[in-house]
This record gives sequence, C-alpha cells and structure tokens, in this order.
Amino acid sequence: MLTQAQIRTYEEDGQITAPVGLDKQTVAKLKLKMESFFANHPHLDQDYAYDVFKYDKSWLDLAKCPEILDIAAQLIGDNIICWGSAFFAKKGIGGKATPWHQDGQYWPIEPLETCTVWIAIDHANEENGCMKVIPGSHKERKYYSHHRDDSDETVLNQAMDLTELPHSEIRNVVLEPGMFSFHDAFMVHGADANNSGKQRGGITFRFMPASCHFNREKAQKMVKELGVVDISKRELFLLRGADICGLNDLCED
Ligand SMILES: O=C(O)CCC(=O)C(=O)O
Repeated sequence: MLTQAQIRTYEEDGQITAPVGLDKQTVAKLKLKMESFFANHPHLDQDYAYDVFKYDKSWLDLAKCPEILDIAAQLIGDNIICWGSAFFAKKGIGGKATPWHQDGQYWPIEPLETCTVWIAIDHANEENGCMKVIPGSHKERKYYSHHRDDSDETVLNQAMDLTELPHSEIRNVVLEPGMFSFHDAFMVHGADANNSGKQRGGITFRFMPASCHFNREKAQKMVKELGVVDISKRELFLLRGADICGLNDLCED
C-alpha cells in the first residue's frame, strides 16, 4: 500500500514507484513464463507486444495480485477494470525507442481516468533504457499535440515534441526485478532504445475506474483518424467492485 505522502507524490508527479514488489521466486517464475510466451508466439515484437490477454489469459493472475490492485485502488478507487496488457520486453539488441508520448491520447476512455502499472521482470536502468517520465506533465490534464511517426525505430507511431512542455525535468524510473511503477494516462513519458545487450523485460496492465466508459465506437474512429492500433475489441475484466458506469460490456475471466 502507499502512504498518504506517496499518494500525494503520485498526484503531483503522475508517477510513483511502489514501496512493495514481487519476491525473487515469483520474479524468476515470471521471467520463465515471459520467455515461454515469446517462444510460443515468435511473430510478436518483444519491444512492444500488446494485448497479451488475447494470447494467454493467465497473465490476468499477475494483474490481480493484491499488492498491485491495492495500490491501483488507492489511485483510481475500488471499482477497477483492467482493459489492457502489453510487454515492453526490450531485448537489448536492435532496440526501438519508445517516443515521448501521453498514453491517453489514443485511448477511448470517458472520462480519461486511468493508471498503468509497469512491472519490472528484469533490471530497468539508464543503461538498458528504463522508462523516463516528466514529473507533473499530467497535471493540466490536457493533451499535447502528437505527430505520426511510422518509422521502424520506435515502438509507437504517435510521438510528441518536448518543447511544448512548460518544463521538462526528466526522471529515470529505475526498477529492480519485481518492482512496480504506476503512472497516469496524461503523463508524458518515453524510453531510449535498448542496445545494451541486457534485456529490459517489463509488462504493463492498464486499469480504469469502472465509473468510466470504454467507448468502442470512439476507438474505431481513432483508428481511422489517427492510424493508431485498433483497441475497439479489447476485453474488459472487472477485477474489483462493480461496473458503476453500466455501459461496459465485461468479460467473464
Ligand atoms: O517501457 C517502455 O518502453 C514504455 C512504456 C510505456 O510507454 C507505457 O507503459 O505506457
């Protein structure tokens, strides 16, 4: 759980590294599970493999882990839907950068209140391109303009220019295996390419309060207008509480 001071840090910065994490044995099992996941799905890009649940729902067990959900509940409330899962398991050779971006920019969630947990399976540090955040960049709850970048050098095709920001102090999110970082959907973040020779495995889960609507029609429009990945058919898993919004078509897991 987070202390009140840590919750305030998240509110101020848009990111917090949790004071709890997974034990060594659990991380070792996760690492093997990640390796066998990619061995079984060789067509997936390890640098960014999204919608992991589509291939293997057993990853939901990790998203449901109480250490993670208790913190998510402190940040977004007790009614929690998990709607996304993605590996950023950058291998360490021929790596792609994660451009500076805001997540919420291409998410069809109304209102946009979500948080992501980034779970380190390997060490994530400056050497192997850990996530970098601009603390406080979420605070105005506004979208900065992004441009489309379809190059093979990056894992996402929406990128923003940091010159638009009023301030841009960069913080590296350095994590040991098993540690969690949480970030807000409006927060500006990115990561350098990992060419260190050392894998930087991380998996993310996206949570929204169940008072929000995952608007599938809006998702389809975003595909047409922005050329982003089609997330209109994402499965929605209610992990805690009830669907307060009432408009979300939930999935039985
Ligand atoms: O780990 C990375 O390279 C980027 C992660 C990210 O963009 C995210 O979790 O939203």
